[in-house]
Amino acid sequence: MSSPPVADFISREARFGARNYEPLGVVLSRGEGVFVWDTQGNRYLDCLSAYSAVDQGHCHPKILAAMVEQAGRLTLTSRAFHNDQLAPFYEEIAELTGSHKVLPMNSGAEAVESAIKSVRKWGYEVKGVPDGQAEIIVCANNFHGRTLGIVGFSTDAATREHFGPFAPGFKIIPFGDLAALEDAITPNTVAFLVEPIQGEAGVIIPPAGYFTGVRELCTAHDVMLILDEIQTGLGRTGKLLAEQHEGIEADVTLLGKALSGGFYPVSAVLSNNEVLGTLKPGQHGSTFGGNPLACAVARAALRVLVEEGMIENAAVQGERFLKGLRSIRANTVRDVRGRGLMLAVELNTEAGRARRYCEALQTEGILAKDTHEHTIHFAPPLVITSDQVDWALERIAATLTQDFA
Ligand code: IF1
Repeated sequence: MSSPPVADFISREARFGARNYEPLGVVLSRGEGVFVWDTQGNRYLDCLSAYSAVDQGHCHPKILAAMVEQAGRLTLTSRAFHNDQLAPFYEEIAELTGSHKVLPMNSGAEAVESAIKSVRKWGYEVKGVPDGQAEIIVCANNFHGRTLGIVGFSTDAATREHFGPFAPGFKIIPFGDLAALEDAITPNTVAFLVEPIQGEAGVIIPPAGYFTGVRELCTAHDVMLILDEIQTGLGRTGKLLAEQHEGIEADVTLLGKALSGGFYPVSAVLSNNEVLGTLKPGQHGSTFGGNPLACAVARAALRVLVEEGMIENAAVQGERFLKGLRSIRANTVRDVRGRGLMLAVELNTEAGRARRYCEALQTEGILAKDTHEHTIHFAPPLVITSDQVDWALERIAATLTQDFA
């Protein structure tokens, strides 16, 4: 039985759906490991991994088994009652990340919002900031999600424009600039919220030593360092957490995306006792946060990440991928960046839009995503093999040496 044409799915989506995305013209219907298949049976190497949510590979059999087993037993109780998956989830994620307290939420943006609420409360109740005066420092070109609180401190016009009025209390400084951080801190500063590597901005890696300096400044001024590891965390950069590249520890760490291996929205705020310790019954919550299905899925997602050596593989294959991208001699390429399997190729502005190159890669059997007009983001699942990296590199090289201007 043949599937309806791709255009049929796309036009039906367009008829009823809000038009807040502009996807590539491919309709996917199946995934396994690093591969996805479209409705016509064409196979693609997934170099986006649902924005780093399917790091464990599509439909990982052990996460699937945990999900199916739990779904047949108990899915949701609300937090009005205890469930038998929450305690082991807390223990396992705290042990793995060296955290003291865990707040389970669902989407990444919810984890960010929850962290903002928690550090403000900490600021008033522990640091002694006058009520209503708390300041949080963030970086230009940040991406932390789509909720109102978060888009209010975005510097990207499309993300922010005509969604106001916005909440006050945020100061924006350049990313990677320690002096700017020092200047921005006041007695009312409660936190610095930052991505270890800026994702949406185009995989921007800060200068070496930046986070060591950030850690020192935050400690010296009693400012909570919140690292948004929703994209960089859980092995994506070749370490469990990106903070480990500089041997520092955040006060608050945000995880999401790969925390469920892409099966289900699961996010978490991890902290030392002080910050999450200020939340008392009735002050924060979520119907679905910490539900038994989410916990069972997250436990399996964390287990396979460690047991199957995915973090180490991300380091090894990331280096191979980066070296391969750097060796491509094409005058379309302006810069190549990456750490672990979080990679980007920035094109020369004369090369034409990155979108056009992503469309060409699609015809070669690779799905990748453009960001900011001229950058292509590559983030394959962490289970990718050397042969698959080499296969991808050959096709990427062939595509980048074409001229779509
Ligand atoms: C979309 C980018 C990736 C994130 C960080 C929080 C969130 C995200 C560091 C929010 C989400 C996404 C969402 C996706 C595009 C995307 C993205 F291109 F914008 F930068 F991954 F590369 N913190 N990132 O990266 O998590 O609430 O979505 O679960 O379509 O908006 P969420």
